[in-house]
Amino acid sequence: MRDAYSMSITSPLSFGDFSDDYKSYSGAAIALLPVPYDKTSTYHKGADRGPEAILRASHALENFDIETQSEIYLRGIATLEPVLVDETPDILAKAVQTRVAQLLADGKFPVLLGGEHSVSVGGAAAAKQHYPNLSVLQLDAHLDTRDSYHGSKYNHACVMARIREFCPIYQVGIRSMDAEELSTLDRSRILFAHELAQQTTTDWQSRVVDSLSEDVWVTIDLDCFDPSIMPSTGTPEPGGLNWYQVCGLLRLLAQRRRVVGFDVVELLPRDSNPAPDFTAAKLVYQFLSYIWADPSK
Ligand SMILES: [Mn+2]
Repeated sequence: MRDAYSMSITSPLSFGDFSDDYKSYSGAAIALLPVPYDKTSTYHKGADRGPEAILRASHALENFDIETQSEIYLRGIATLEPVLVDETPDILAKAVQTRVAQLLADGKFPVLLGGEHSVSVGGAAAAKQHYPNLSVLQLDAHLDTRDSYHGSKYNHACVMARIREFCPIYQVGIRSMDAEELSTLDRSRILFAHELAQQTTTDWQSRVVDSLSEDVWVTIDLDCFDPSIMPSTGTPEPGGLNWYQVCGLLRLLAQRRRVVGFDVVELLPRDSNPAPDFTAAKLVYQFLSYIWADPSK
């Protein structure tokens, strides 16, 4: 019986409870890059503690995935030194882009662990340079398409405005926006949460995936989930997605498109409730299982 909260963890800053043989960078297909950054969040702060909480919780994961009948850690999952930037988010974006570009050049599959949502710009930008036919799937409660916010174009509230300047985006789970975002809203590339809640089949998953190009970066703001299962975010919004809505979409995406990297952002860990930390860690491993269980990869 595993228990992340009582067991002694020998290397708390690496992902997963498996042999170090599968954690070295040189042999790993997958590279996790922690980005503990939280300079622009506005409601509750603490997303800079997200990566460590995910890594700690990951030690309680089972290594075998039931859905894909796989042990994806065998592909190698390296946890890298974090990106530590205590500057404005535009500087952070460049630092993340440089690191992710190097990972892609090395043939690694990049996964960013945030940190607030502004960390995603650099990842998607690096992926666009490497994969010109990129599109970005965003799971989020918030549109994040303000042109600027609190004096910065790289604020977390602007992340998708920046990303859509260089590639198409599709937004799922949205249930919070500002009126100023209406003028730039592309209704054909958004699935609002209230619309999703009315779906009686899973056909919506195909419609989303069919709207994406062959190469896809996925940015997962954990506040896409309903606060009942993911209360540990800076700006929780009621009416969010459940676990199987998110996983169903990610699985279909992995089957039909080439996922080239993803980020999981906005975990704001609270010591009083460790379950969301585990949910975030499980999401990372589950998505990796969907992507990497295919033996042709
Ligand atoms: Mn959000």
